[in-house]
Amino acid sequence: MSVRVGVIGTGMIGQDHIRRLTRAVTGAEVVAVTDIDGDRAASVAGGVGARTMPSGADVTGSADVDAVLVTSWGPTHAEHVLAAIEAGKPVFCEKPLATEVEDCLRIVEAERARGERLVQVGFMRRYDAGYREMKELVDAGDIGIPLMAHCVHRNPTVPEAYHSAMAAQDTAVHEIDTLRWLLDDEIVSAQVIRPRRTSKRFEHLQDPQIMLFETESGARIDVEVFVNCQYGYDIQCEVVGESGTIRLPDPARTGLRSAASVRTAITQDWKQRFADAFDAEMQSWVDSVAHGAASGPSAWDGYAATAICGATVEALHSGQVVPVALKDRPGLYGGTNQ
Ligand code: NAD
Ligand code: ISE
Repeated sequence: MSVRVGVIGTGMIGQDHIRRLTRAVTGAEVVAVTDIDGDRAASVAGGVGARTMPSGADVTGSADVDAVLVTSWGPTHAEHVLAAIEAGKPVFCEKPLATEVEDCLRIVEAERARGERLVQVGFMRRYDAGYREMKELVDAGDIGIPLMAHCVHRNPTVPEAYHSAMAAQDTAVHEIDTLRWLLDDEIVSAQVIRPRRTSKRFEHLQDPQIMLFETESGARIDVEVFVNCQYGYDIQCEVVGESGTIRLPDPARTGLRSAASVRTAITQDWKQRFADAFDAEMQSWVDSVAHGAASGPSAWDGYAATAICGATVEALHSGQVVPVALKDRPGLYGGTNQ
């Protein structure tokens, strides 16, 4: 039987996930959608034979919705995720789990009180074939103990509404989650260096930024975030270990050899760059709902990412190294604290 999904938020990524659930993923159907922009919701619903509902609460409470997909604006995520947990329904929440640490903790506590995981957070890089291969090699000990990671996160441009704190909260949050997972190591402090600013940015924005993280084991991670690089969407990652290094492969692209040079196209946005990862992520979520066992990035991972982003923004403003103080990890998420 198909998993009947209700979607809250039919903007850019909501529409992309709805298309994915309808055309790329097996075992799911979208039965209900809502958006505070009712016309948008109606037009999206019409395209997939779903019905529109007045609010997120209606979607979550609907008897024929088995699982909920939250793709609304970040500050609204907590309300919808908490309602889904209250209703005992699995919920996929796009990043961030919540914009406030306190809300993330309320979600963690709600799951802990129920004694089961219901939340998967949309950190799709964990489903990217290149990152997965890197993780297998790190876990197998092929580069020895990881010592450093060098990461690059470049977007061609960003809209005027994008502000300096979003470099961590919206952009580097992906590296923060991916590196915690890849190294199986917790981030304990953050620092931000402000290089010379590109002239090709809106005046209010510090771009680029270099973020430096330290992990519990003493490994160092540097992340260059440059969201007005002009030329493309470029994601790089290299992990350096005691006896070798691993580098994230660029997406396969045909090389054009002509006029005494080789030219290879670069992806232009995250949708294109991580298309396969998004498909795999959504398939994994649907399968986990069908089997009744949540998997993937957890509410705890969502909490940790938001807390680390908070420290990074503080570091951007203060120029200092800012410690990250996480709560004890409950047993539900593999910790010792019940
Ligand atoms: P968007 O503005 O295009 O769409 C958000 C939609 O949510 C809008 O249509 C808005 O009207 C609607 N909305 C807002 N509050 C609502 C509410 N309470 N109930 C119902 N609808 C509501 O934004 P987007 O780019 O689609 O981003 C949505 C989320 O997805 C954000 O949290 C963003 O960070 C995340 N995102 C993740 C990735 C990724 O790489 N994983 C990429 C882009 C966006
Ligand atoms: C966007 O919200 C994303 O999540 C993309 O993956 C990221 O590359 C971009 O910088 C963000 O704005």
